[in-house]
Amino acid sequence: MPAMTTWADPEALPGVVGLDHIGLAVHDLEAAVTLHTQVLGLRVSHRETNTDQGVVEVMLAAAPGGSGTHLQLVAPVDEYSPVHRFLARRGPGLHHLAYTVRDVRTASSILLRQGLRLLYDAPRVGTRGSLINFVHPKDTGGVLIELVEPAAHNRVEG
Ligand code: V0V
Ligand code: CO
Repeated sequence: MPAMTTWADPEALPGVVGLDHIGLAVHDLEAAVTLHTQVLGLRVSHRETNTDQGVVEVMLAAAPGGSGTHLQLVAPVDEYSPVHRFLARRGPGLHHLAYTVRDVRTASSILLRQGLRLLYDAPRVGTRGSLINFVHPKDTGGVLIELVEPAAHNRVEG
């Protein structure tokens, strides 16, 4: 008889409900936008400067109507930006993976209890009025993980 699959207690899980976006760090935002729109055929769905995060970001969608997982291009606003540090050390490329969560405070405290380091004690404001936090890449196998609770008016319930 095959071994029974065991599922973790849903109360002990962070409530991940989707993959919101994949973040790419870029030096030249306009060149990256051109590549992803003119060459790859994605569409720009949002652009914003987030001074708290030290980035200018452009969201792009592949799916018609702008649904589904997005690509987020992030460029530093100055040399204090974490993205500036990343580019200086590693060069342009994959920067973070952003999971959609039901509630970022709950997700953060559950992951903290599991021994992962969260970057912020309280959520910060992310793209389109979302609430965000990050898990340190050293605790996740080398990938910076963002937790995103979309603003109520942008929420797509599955
Ligand atoms: C640094 N490391 C990374 C990494 N950044 N590894 C994988 N992915 C990344 N993105 C590595 C780094 O190479 C070191 O590895 C190690 O982590 C720790 O280095 P550190 O000296 O602590 O590194 P720092 O000072 O560069 O800080 C890393 C963290 C920083 C993650 C703490 O980047 C940060 O605070 N990030 C959160 C904010 C952020 O990234 N915002 C931009 C996206 P070795 O060399 O020791 O092996 S804004 C966004 O997504 C928004 C607005 C949104 O979606 O709404
Ligand atoms: Co992001």
